Order: sequence, then structure tokens, then C-alpha cells
Amino acid sequence: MKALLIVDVQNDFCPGGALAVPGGDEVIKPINNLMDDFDCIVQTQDWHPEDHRSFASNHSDKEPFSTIEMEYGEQVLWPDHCIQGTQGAEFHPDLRAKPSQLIIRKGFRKEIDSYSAFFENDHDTVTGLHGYFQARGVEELIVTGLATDFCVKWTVLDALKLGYKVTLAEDAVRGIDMDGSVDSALKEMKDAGVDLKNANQISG
Ligand code: VGL
Ligand code: ZN
Repeated sequence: MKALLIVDVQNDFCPGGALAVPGGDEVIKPINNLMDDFDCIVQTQDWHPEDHRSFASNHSDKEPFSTIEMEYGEQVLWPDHCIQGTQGAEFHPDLRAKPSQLIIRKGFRKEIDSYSAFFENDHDTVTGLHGYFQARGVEELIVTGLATDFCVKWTVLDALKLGYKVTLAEDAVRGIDMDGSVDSALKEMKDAGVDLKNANQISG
């Protein structure tokens, strides 16, 4: 079975949000159109406590978009975003979130960030999504959402490592783009074996 995976289409990643992705809301139309075609639909939701270590505000003398070394490697420090229970953490109101069957929340442990829908940034702590897909017989994923160069990229790379066939819906993703990070993310995903397609070429 194929699953549609919708990564972090939340207010804070859309124009006007705390960590707005340029054109972030443009992914909504193609995602809404894809939904009718899938028997399995899963969304992820970035879901941080206020004191999350990925926020620049929780470090002295650190600016957003600078980097630090964490125990698990380099970490970009972000503006406060997707704080649990806030409007910014809600799904964009135009996203048809009702048909989604599972919402995976990630980034809720204050000491560790979580980009991928499958593993936290230590690449070891699981979110449980792989177990869910295995239990439902899902072997193929269509990945959509935000942001191409962070949560989408790590989700795609982990999914390929776990043995899924993965298609990225090119027109249903947008990136933050720090120093060419969208182009390098696309290259990494292609090198790892992702298929790129337009949403209107994809069926469930
Ligand atoms: C994301 C940065 C921080 C994402 C989440 O959804 O790509 N990026 N938290
Ligand atoms: Zn985050």
C-alpha cells in the first residue's frame, strides 16, 4: 500500500509565521488534491516545548540561523516556532487535515531536535511511524510539505534507508534555503534514490 505523508504544514512555516518558508502555503493546493486518492494519510506536526534547545532564544548570545554543536552533531538554532498549543503550531487552516489518520508529533523532547518523521536528530530515537506503516502494510511513500531542506529531506533519506520506495511531490514541497540548502537537499535525495514527480502525475 501507498501512503501520503504530509510534513509540517503548520502556520509557523507559512507566510506570516515565526519560521516562514517562502511560498510555504503554496503546497496546500496540490496536497489537498492528492488526499482523495490515498487510503493511508499521515501528517507530522513540529511540536516544541518553550524551552526547546533548538531555539536561539534558549542560548545566551546566539542569533537565529547560527549553528552550535549538540551531543548528536551540528544543530541550527531557530527562531521560536511551533510551540505546543500555540496558533503557530496548528495546521494551516486551508489544509484539509480531516482525512489524516495519524498525526506524528515530533521535537517534543527539549534536549533533541527532530526533523525526520521516523527518527529524532540523534538518528536513533524512533517516532513510531515505521512501526505504524509496517503494521498497515505500507511500502511506498509520497512525501509532501515543509521544509524541503530540513524535515522533508531527513524524512525522505530515512524512509529510503528503511527500505520504502519514496516519491517526492516536487510541486508540493518548499524550502527554507540557507546558502543553497534546497539544491543540495534535492541532490542528496536524488542520490539516495528518491523519485521526483509532479503531484498531478501521482496516484494513490
Ligand atoms: C523544520 C526547522 C525547524 C521543518 C522544523 O519542518 O523543516 N525546520 N523545525
Ligand atoms: Zn522545529
